[in-house]
Amino acid sequence: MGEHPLTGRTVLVTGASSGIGRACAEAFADAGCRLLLLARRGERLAELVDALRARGAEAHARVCDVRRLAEVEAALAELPDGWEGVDVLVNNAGLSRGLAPVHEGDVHDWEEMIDTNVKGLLHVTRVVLPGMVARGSGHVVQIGSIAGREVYPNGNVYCATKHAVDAITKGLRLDLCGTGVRVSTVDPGLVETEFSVVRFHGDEERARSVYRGMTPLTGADVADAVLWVVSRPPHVQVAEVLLLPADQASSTRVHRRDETAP
Ligand code: NDP
Ligand code: 8X3
Repeated sequence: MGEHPLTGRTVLVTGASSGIGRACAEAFADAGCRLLLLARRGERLAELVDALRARGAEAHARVCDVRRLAEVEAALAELPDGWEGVDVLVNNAGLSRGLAPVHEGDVHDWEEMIDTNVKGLLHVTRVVLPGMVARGSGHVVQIGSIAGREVYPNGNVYCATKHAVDAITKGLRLDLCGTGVRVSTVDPGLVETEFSVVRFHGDEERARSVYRGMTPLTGADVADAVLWVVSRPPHVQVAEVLLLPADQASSTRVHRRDETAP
């Protein structure tokens, strides 16, 4: 077997402490990349760094809330020598909060989603991109969502944030055309992670019911798609991947074997 085409690349994954972000970190590590990991939960990141190093990868973590530009700037300013040039940015950090009609929605939930999914993604992108443009190479991969392509009942603000990610992604691709920096989005349907536990503020039973009777994607399935996108030859730009479970056809059409499921 030859060397993996991504060997030696520096990959920055936001939201690496859980779910899709953690799976991406593991997949890139196994492809020979070195990892820069951001999230708020430092203990989780430290455990992941140990696990990646045990697999033979180089990894560093920075505790950082992407909602705060100053924290993002500080996290990426204090890097070991030689780690400044990020080759691949995986903009994964994000969350949903609540599932309610707008007239009953919680304004704090809305602010958290908008600040994280839209402003947080922009903060990290703004800090990382100038280096990529200066070097004439790099790849930005957004973890968007089917919610950025369809709006489902009570998903209003979360869907709006993912539609905003879609617009930012398209804008980036226009702005960066000719710079050597590629922009892709991987848009999953239902993935069983901590996503629904976070959405329902810790209600694990309600979170489990989201995936009842169907087989959701795993974080590793999404990471697999991200790795495929990033390992195309430099002249190939995969613009968009919509990745669905076989049991899902749209946001609202999900096949469930358990007819009593919601
Ligand atoms: P998880 O809840 O398992 O992971 C979310 C990650 O985002 C965590 O590592 C969390 O880390 C991090 N994060 C959240 N807020 C912040 C913040 N302010 N600053 C830094 N990191 C933050 O969910 P998923 O893995 O499922 O979600 C990852 C992405 O995938 C999200 O953008 C989500 O919208 C998207 N997605 C998820 C789908 C699903 O069905 N699960 C489907 C389609 C898209 P910490 O709390 O430690 O900061
Ligand atoms: C996450 C997928 O359908 O729960 O973006 O919004 S969904």
